[in-house]
Amino acid sequence: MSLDVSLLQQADLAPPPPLLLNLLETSHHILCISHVSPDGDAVGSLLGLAWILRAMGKRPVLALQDDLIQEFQFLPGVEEIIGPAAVAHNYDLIVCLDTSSVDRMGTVYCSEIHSQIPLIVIDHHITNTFFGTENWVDVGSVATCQMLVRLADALDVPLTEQMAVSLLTGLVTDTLCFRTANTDANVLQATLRLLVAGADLSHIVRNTLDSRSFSLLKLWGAGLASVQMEDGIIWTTLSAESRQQSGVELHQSDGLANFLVTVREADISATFSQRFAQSGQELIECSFRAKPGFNVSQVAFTFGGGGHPPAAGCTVAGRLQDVSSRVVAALQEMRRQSLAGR
Ligand SMILES: [Mn+2]
Repeated sequence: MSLDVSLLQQADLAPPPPLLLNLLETSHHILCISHVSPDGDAVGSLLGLAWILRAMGKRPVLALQDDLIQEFQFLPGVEEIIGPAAVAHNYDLIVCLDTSSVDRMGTVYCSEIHSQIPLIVIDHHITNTFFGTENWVDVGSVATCQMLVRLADALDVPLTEQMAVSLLTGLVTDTLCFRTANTDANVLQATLRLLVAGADLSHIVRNTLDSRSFSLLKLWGAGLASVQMEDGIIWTTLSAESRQQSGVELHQSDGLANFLVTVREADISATFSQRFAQSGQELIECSFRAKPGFNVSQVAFTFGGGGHPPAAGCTVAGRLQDVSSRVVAALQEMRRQSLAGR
């Protein structure tokens, strides 16, 4: 029995603007960028767009500030991604994916050099600041990768296995394997099309969500040993020292906040990871998760970060204990207001 996927429509989602399609079609030397500490949707959308552009006969350049963690090394085309030092000046278009503000591109985007070049922003974060010359921001999509399925359709590019593996990775990781509250029929329709195009769902899940190192587990152990809970907020702090002892790199700590929010008595989880900038300045990487009905993106935005209502983060300068108590107080206030508004 065969399945006619052409019958599947993706309703009620913002289509790509015509000007954006035109820019993609008429540009030749395209730089594609995603955010610092790249997650599955960042890498998946970067590679997915690259495969779409290659199908259109273009040879895009892909750049990320930070190295990919082990979990994403299985993706097709990762070896093509360059770091900041290899980024040139002379592109005729820059496309920025899954990134809510200009600083989140990190050092691969240099305003002084690149601000003369048209910048397309394709993103689904509610905190997006519309920093591009052409912005396609759809907060109704669970992942930037979901938007790229529609982009491929709009560009008349048939989905290939390489596109499908890349794009399904973003859908799987941003929805925690279809478990988040925003997982709807549109998401599953897009997923079905990616499966039909050749993506292997269990292989993607095993390589991403169901894969962690022993050292990460040891770091979780240190975090769990000092976990605290008060008024529906569960949180823990991770010192630079415990991270160093575990051997886990900073942008690999994600997952602990996801785990903490599964605690029945908690509505909101937070992790606070201490690191030191090269200048010696103490910086705290904050990661938040919330159950449906609570919005952590606004708190993250207040502290200079961003994200989605159920998952957000920010980086705050200051001492670990000071920052964590200030931010936990803000989360408690947000929770009180949400409960009062019901
Ligand atoms: Mn995303």
